[in-house]
Amino acid sequence: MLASIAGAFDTNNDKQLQASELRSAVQTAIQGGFTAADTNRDGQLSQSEVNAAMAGVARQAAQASFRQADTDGNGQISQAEFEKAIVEPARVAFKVMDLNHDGQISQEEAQTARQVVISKLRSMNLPEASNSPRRAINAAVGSATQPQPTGGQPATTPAPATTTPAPPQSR
Ligand SMILES: [Ca+2]
Ligand SMILES: [Ca+2]
Ligand SMILES: [Ca+2]
Repeated sequence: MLASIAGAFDTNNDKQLQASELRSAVQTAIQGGFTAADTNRDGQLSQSEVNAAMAGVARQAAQASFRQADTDGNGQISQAEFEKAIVEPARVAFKVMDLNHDGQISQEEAQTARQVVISKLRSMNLPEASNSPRRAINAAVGSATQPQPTGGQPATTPAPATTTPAPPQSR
């Protein structure tokens, strides 16, 4: 699979993917995406054209994750397949959050994970919408340790900690 993708990009057929070939492949993909999104072909992407393109990407992502979840490939997601698709990422997230690998997520570990996610999202410089991923994750991660009213406080204010959060170094 990967080899065939590399083969498609390998324009001079030397069986090696060069940086210039990868660059031109990316360039082509971007141009193709732009052309596809510019539905009225005026050479500009309007807000609604961008929205439509994003919806298309989201739909494709949804279809891809459906195919991934449908492990027996019968075109339907059984309850077992659904549970597996939900549980697997959660298990990975748990492993990532459990910094000292004791099988428990402490308040400090949850706090750290939350801080990491927030700073990541902040560095991506996303526009803040009322249902932004940052707020959603904030609410989801925050509710794991301390229940807070949804949308009660601004996302930038750190949740009040009952004790001073210790640095997550137990060793
Ligand atoms: Ca246009
Ligand atoms: Ca299935
Ligand atoms: Ca732990």
